[in-house]
Amino acid sequence: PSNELHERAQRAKKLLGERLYILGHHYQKDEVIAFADVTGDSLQLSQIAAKQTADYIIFCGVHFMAETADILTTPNQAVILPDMRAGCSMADMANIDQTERAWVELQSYFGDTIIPLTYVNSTAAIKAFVGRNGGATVTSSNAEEMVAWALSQKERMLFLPDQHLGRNTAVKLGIPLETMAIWDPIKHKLELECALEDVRVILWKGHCSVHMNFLPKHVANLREKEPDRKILVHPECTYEVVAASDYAGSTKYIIDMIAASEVGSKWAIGTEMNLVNRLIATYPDRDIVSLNPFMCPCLTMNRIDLPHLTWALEELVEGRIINQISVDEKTAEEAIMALEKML
Ligand code: CIZ
Ligand code: SF4
Repeated sequence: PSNELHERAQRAKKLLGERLYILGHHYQKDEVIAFADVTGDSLQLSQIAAKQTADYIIFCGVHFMAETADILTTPNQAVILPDMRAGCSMADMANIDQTERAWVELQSYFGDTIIPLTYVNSTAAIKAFVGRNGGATVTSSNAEEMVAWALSQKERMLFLPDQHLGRNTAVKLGIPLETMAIWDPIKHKLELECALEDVRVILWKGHCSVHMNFLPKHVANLREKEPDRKILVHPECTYEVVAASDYAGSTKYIIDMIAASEVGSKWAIGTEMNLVNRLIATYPDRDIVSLNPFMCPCLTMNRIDLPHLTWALEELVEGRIINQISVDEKTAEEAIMALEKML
């Protein structure tokens, strides 16, 4: 039963004391968040991890986030992911071989006029690729600044792996949609709507399978039935959804907007289910619903659950480190160049 597991996890956490620090991503289940020393989005959590002195850092999030934490902590700290199957389908849409091949092809078109940027939702190998090619990482909270920076460095950028965050951010900066090409890594092909020399942005054809579930028809339905309900979405949603919404921003932006909203205000939120449900529970005096009436969970995030967390904790008490995430030294050194430009 889960209350027995809760007690076991509590006991183990107490025994580990200051040697342990637990990070919990906003998309995690309540049963896991109950044990988090801190909650945050991926940027906040990596910044916090970088300052931690605990021997063991349990990362309740997904694989790429634990990799980033490992890169930013010291070699004698162990970063643990309670379930190794907690990956990210978006991060998996850009593998390093595809990316290296794409880069060679793109350079044959554009020469040295491209800079790569990668959303932090990518593997350490992709961050390293970006680092060694002079680019930087971005998160949804600083994407505008980072894209503006990239386009001040070079004529065009390659944005990995989320085409939607890339497109939404470039649109915000006034870059015309028709100058955005798409790199299809499966077909190994550039899809463009303008002359090659007019391309400003090359969007890697990746997406988040959770945020893709928010559709223009959900926005249209709400506009018709409840015109006074404000629509607030994450920029991993498509351009069509973001353009039709009232507000779009990072996980932190969404949380801050709701926290600052008026009592009684009505909201439809387009982001991961656990966060929407937590906002509903935290602000019972606001009227909050999910933009997609069928709540959208991130299935891989949800693989981290109380049984896995308890297992990781109890193994640590026994002196065993399970599911340690370690990024090799060379990859870490190159990835850090990309991360430091952002941080
Ligand atoms: O979709 C995600 O994985 C997000 C929004 C991560 C984060 O915390 O920025
Ligand atoms: Fe990846 Fe989307 Fe899940 Fe975030 S919500 S971890 S981008 S699949």
